[in-house]
Amino acid sequence: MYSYRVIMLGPRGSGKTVYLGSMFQKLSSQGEWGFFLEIDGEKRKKLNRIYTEVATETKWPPGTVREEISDWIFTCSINRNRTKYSACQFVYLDYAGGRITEEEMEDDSDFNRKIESADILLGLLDGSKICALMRQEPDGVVWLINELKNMLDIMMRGSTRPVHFVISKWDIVESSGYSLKQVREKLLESSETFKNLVTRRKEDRFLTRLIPVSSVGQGFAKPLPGGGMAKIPGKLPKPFQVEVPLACILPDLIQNQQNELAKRASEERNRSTTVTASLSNTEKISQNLPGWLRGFPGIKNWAGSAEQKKKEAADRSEELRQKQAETLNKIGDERSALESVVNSFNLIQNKLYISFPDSDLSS
Ligand SMILES: Nc1nc2c(ncn2[C@@H]2O[C@H](COP(=O)(O)OP(=O)(O)OP(=O)(O)O)[C@@H](O)[C@H]2O)c(=O)[nH]1
Ligand SMILES: [Mg+2]
Repeated sequence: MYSYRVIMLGPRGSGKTVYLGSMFQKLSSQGEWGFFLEIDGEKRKKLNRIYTEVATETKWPPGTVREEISDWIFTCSINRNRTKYSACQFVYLDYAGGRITEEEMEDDSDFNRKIESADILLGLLDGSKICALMRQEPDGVVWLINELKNMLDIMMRGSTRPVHFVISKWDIVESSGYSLKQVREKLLESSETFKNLVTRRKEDRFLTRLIPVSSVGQGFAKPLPGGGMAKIPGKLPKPFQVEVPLACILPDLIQNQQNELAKRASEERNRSTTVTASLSNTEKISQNLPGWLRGFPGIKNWAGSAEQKKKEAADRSEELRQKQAETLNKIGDERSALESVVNSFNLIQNKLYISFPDSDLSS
């Protein structure tokens, strides 16, 4: 089974652990998207505990301790005709956020190796800090020049891989009245490093996304004046878009690779080198995708205004839904299960384009 490694970068308190708990809660049973996630017994209990604590207790789960670097191995499966088919795995690495901001951790070679071997980099941008930045408060500026900068320096290293910036605590950003477009513009205008990363990746045609999520949804919590977050009594969490970052992994890896192949082909045509050379290069970047998926039609990465993107995505919805239903009906082995899962992912990604056309930083 193919396995994809996702490293979650995010400073202390940015919401990584609560996010994993909510994502698992939302995807642990086969619902509207036609697939579900499984994880081994101990970890399942732990994630369930985290979510239960978030949903039912006054306090929030404690911060992750530094020694606790853990791999969370999620198997993405589909139940069809009383048989379970496993399609692929996603390995999430969650760690104590202090690791990327505290200097003594700089030469932690094991941690660095894990970053190097990731298939995709996921950077969590703390929604509360973003609100502070929008208001030009000191907290926001400190976050920008310290925590965000450190995280971006790490992300620069993984330049050829898809990058997802996930804005956590979107409930707070939204209730403060900020749109994704405003946040995107603010980040580009206030952080030279962010702007450079986005521009460079755009030129190289590597995918970069900005995805808003909320692990608890609107109206569940409110920020306290001195920092921290208070739960509003009597409210239940309604996780928002927590499935989207996971769903973007495979479509982005496929599209990234298609872009890279197209780029290499044109470079090689210009240099008039042999086809054999191009094939061996191809193998090098394709090792983690099954051959038949390399040409899999994804969602086109269009340019154009946000309105155009939104309209194109809405027009495409029905076709994608039909395709997903067709592949779901044909499942009989691991390959067809993976095909069906990728179609579900495309559908989720398309929904993101409809709700947040500004989420694609590469167009
Ligand atoms: N409003 C709101 N608050 C959230 C959300 N997710 C997390 N929080 C708040 O952010 C705090 C930190 O979340 P964690 O998931 O523990 O953060 P972390 O990134 O794992 O932090 P470390 O383990 O210390 O690195 C929580 O205790 C909540 O107060 C969210 O979706 N909405
Ligand atoms: Mg944590």
